[in-house]
Amino acid sequence: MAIINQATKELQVKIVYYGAAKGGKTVNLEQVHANVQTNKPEEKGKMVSLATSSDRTLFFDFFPLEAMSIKGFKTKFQLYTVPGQVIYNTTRQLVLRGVDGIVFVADSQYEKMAENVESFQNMEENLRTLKMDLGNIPYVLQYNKRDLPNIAPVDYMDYLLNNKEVQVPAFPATAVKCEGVFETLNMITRMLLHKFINEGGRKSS
Ligand SMILES: Nc1nc2c(ncn2[C@@H]2O[C@H](COP(=O)(O)OP(=O)(O)OP(=O)(O)O)[C@@H](O)[C@H]2O)c(=O)[nH]1
Ligand SMILES: [Mg+2]
Repeated sequence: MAIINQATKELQVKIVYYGAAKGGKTVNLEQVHANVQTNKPEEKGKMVSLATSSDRTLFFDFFPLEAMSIKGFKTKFQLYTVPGQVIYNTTRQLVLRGVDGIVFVADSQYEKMAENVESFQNMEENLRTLKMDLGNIPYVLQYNKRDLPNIAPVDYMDYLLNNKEVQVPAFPATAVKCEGVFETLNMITRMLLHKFINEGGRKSS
């Protein structure tokens, strides 16, 4: 799990936003970057995006965020997105490496359900390739684009994407209006810090 630096008393946590192309992952990070409240300006790092000319993520988007101290440790969250387009799978594997927590961003439009499910399966497969198991990684779901007319009911999306033995938190969102963005991020960070505290801050990576 997270990188723990005992010398500098820092806890570094990697969160990856995963999901099919055009689902709204980059917009989530942009909204966090634009709206997050920090005590000092330096706690909010620069957002770095590597996009194609049509604004689709080519490699990743990245944004470091320093948060509160827990048990004397300064926590640093690193938020990443993957490129959703099917062809960039090698890149998705690279970005997933060392992940601590995942936000799966699903597009709520009916016609995107097959792509959402395919992307979720692709995520599980890539984790397996990296010798990780979704069962051991904290993750949450976000049902984005709730502002559009042709959306599937939340129950149906749960049925498709949140059908494991233990259901995970799922948040309806309209990322372009920053609705549901911080609810989603707050939950995954809370789950990760909880895991860290329960594991007693043991060193692992
Ligand atoms: N109507 C609506 N559009 C949204 C919402 N969130 C994102 N979009 C739009 O959907 C498009 C894709 O958003 P991105 O954030 O670039 O999607 P992405 O998941 O990063 O896509 P890739 O980088 O290709 O994987 C953009 O035109 C956004 O403005 C939303 O909540 N509602
Ligand atoms: Mg993107």
